Amino acid sequence: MPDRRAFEAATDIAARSGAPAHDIALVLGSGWAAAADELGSPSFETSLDSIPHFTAPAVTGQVSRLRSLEVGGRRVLVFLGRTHLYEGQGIDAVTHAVRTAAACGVRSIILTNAAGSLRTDWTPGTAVLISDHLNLTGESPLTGPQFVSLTDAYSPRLRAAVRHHFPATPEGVYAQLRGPMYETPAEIRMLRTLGADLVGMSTALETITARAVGLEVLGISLVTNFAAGITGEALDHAEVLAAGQASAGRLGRMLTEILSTL
Ligand code: 8IG
Repeated sequence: MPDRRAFEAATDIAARSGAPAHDIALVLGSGWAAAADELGSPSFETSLDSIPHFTAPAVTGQVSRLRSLEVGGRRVLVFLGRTHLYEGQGIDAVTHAVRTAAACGVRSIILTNAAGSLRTDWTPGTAVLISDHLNLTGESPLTGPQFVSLTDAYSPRLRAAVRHHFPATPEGVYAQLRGPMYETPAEIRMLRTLGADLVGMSTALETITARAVGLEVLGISLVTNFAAGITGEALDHAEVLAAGQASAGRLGRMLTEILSTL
């Protein structure tokens, strides 16, 4: 019963934050935590696992905080950290933040992540707008006859608004795999054939959920590494966090601008 759980979480957030409703939600994945501080001081902050039905994260370097703050006149609900499918807590745990955001009244959600790049021209530190996804997890967050359209799942309106302010921002197709292992070079060649530009372990399932509950979605990937076999170097979780640190100021200013103009 995800909807009851989301309602309980939203009721708790409204009571403790003093904000009866929020306008926009922002999910900050690994690599994006440092950018959060650029948004300003929150009027309310707590540990995510103090909110009903949230659980602590499994990944080192992944923080787990909830913030409420005002950016450019918009009341923003910020999730620092997310639950991944590979943690094994089930798909409802993965999508609880999105359902909670919807229950808090938001109409739009910005989903960010760190990703591997399949394109040699997108080097670590590049921010890429997600134009579409490949859900290769073998899972769906939906059950029953919910025939949700995923045409334009990543809002053309929001993407155009971002590209109006940041014209150089590239767009690409994000493939979500379950993980937690990175891909083999053969799998990356397969993904390239399938049309992927970026690869990661989040976001697509959250986008499906967001569309099912009627939210507009903006997806942004921070490239933190080349996917396996693209450059021949081995992948390392530390480089993900380092790329995030290095880009924090720029990403924070980008998010502030986006939140103020959406
Ligand atoms: I950051 O190269 C990050 N997350 N599956 N592959 C997958 N997930 C990732 C990668 C990557 N880089």
